Order: sequence, then structure tokens, then C-alpha cells
Amino acid sequence: MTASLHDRLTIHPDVDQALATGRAIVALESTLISHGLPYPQNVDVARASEAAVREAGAIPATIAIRDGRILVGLDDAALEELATAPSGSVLKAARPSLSAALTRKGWSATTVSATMIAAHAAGIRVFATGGIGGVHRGALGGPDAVHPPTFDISSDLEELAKTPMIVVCAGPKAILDVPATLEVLETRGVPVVAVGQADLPGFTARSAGIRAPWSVPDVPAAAALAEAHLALGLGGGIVICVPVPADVALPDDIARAVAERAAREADEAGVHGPALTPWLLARIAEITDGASIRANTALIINDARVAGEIAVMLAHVPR
Ligand code: PSU
Ligand code: MN
Repeated sequence: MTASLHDRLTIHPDVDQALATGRAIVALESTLISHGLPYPQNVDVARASEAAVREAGAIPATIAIRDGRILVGLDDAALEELATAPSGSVLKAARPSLSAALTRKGWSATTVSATMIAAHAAGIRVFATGGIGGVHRGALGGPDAVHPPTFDISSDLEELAKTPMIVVCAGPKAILDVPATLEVLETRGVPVVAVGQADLPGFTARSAGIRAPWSVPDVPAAAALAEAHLALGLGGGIVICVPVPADVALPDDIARAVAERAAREADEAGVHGPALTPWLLARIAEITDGASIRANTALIINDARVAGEIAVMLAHVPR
């Protein structure tokens, strides 16, 4: 009845065995399947991400919620069900909506924050997503703001500050106020690390147009830094940012201009709350005639591969 987080976990046998034998595991989130991408790209990317984790030598654990249970590892039928569920029937579960998600029937998808909570409870240390949430444009008001501050700051940032997890992504989503997002992460003590370049990766673009707080030359160096961070026992996560593959990347200036336009349109349309990020991603897909979807899918799979490599490099470290 009043089950604890641990009591709510249903761990897939493959993941359970990997946990028992100390094999590398990578958690994958499910909101990008239900709310971030259209069908069939969503199920294709979910399958391809799992395959990329396996090719790197690790076990994938896609996390979602169904009928009061947190599923850690989905089989293929479950992935398909989640990806094809009627629009609006899947709840977007973050830390603030986790209890609501667990006390209703049917599917909920987990965001970065909820996935981190579940993965940590299961004993998983590495997690791959597309782009983390952050400070939305206009959240803080400011000189260009037409409206008072909205305070729309993703619960992903608070989660990164308190849950120890290596989060591999392609940077904060370009729809955000990226400099403000970096400032919040700095204040909350979360290392943000670019791999292979000085610039912060810009989600669907190679660069966000600002330098990353820290850079490492390659994936082994990222793994070593992440291991050092977790070993300190500070309690928070580390964000490893891998640039989107060059062949599908949107040009930096176009990605930024399109994100600004979509954010303006969302404001005019009065879209806010948890619906905002999915709305912006869908609108950007329209404006770019699908180019953003090609970049988004490729970067998610690439992040999954890199997360798999990091998990394998850290598999020797006792949990
Ligand atoms: N990465 C993507 N697509 C997505 C997301 C990440 O490529 O849709 C999701 C993640 O689940 C992230 C969420 O936690 O977007 C952020 O939502 P919000 O801004 O409402 O916190
Ligand atoms: Mn929000």
C-alpha cells in the first residue's frame, strides 16, 4: 500500500543479473520516447540506444512506470506499447509527479529527474539521455522579457545536484537559456564537462556558443573524472556532454535562431509547464522540416554508446 521506492522497483532479469555480477549497466529514460519524438522515430531510437549500449559491452535499462511499478529495463513489447500509447495517455513523470505517476493506472514516462531517482535506487551509476532540462528562456525575467519571471526551471537541475549519477547527454537542450542553466548547475555544485572540445555541446548543434565549464580530451578522460567525482561522495551527479554527430548536426546559428523563434511562439500560444518542452521540440521539428529530429535521434544513440563505454570503463569500481 505505502510502498517505498525500493518496493516499487521491478527489475528486468537481464538488469538484475548484471547488478548481481557487477556488469556495466546504462539507464535510459523514457520521456524522450513518449513526449520528445514522434512515432516511429521514438521506438526506433529506443531500440537503437539499447543496441548501442550492448555494442559497448553494457546492459541497457530503459526506465518507465506502469501500473504503480517502476520498471527498470523494458522488454521490446513494453517499448512498443509505450511508444504507441495514445497521445496524452502517458504521464510525464518527474520528481514532483513521481507519486502521482505511481498511484495511477497505465504508463508514465520518466524524465531525467525521475530516471535518476529510479536508476540510483536500483544501483545504476550511468545514465544516457538526449539533452538535460534546465532554465527556460524567460524563467528569470530579464531585460528582454515581456513578462514577469516564469520560474520555469527543470527539476532535472535539482536532481543533478543531489543524486549521484553520471549523466551523458549532448548538452542542455537548445530551447533553454543555456548560460543561466550552466550558472544554476555551478551554484548547485554539478560538474559540466565537454568531451573533445572546449565549447559546450549545443544539443542538436555542435556548440552552444559558450565554453564548457570544463573539458576533457576523450571518453576515457571523462570516465576517469566521473569516477573521481562519484568517489568523493558529494552526493550529486556529473554531466558529461558529447557533441551531436557532425553529419546530422544543425548549424550552431540556425539551431539557436530556431530555438528562439519556437520559444517566442510558445509564449504567444500560452504554452507553459511540463507541456512546454515537448511543444518546443515538436515545433522545432516542423520549422526545420525534420532536420532537428534527425539530429536528436542521432545524438541520443551516440550518448547511449558513450555511456556504455563509460559504464564498461567503471565496471571494476565496486558499487
Ligand atoms: N532529451 C531529449 N528529448 C527529451 C528529453 C530529453 O532529446 O524530450 C526530456 C527529458 O526527459 C528531460 C525533459 O528530463 O525532456 C525535460 O523536461 P522539462 O523541461 O519539463 O523538465
Ligand atoms: Mn518546467
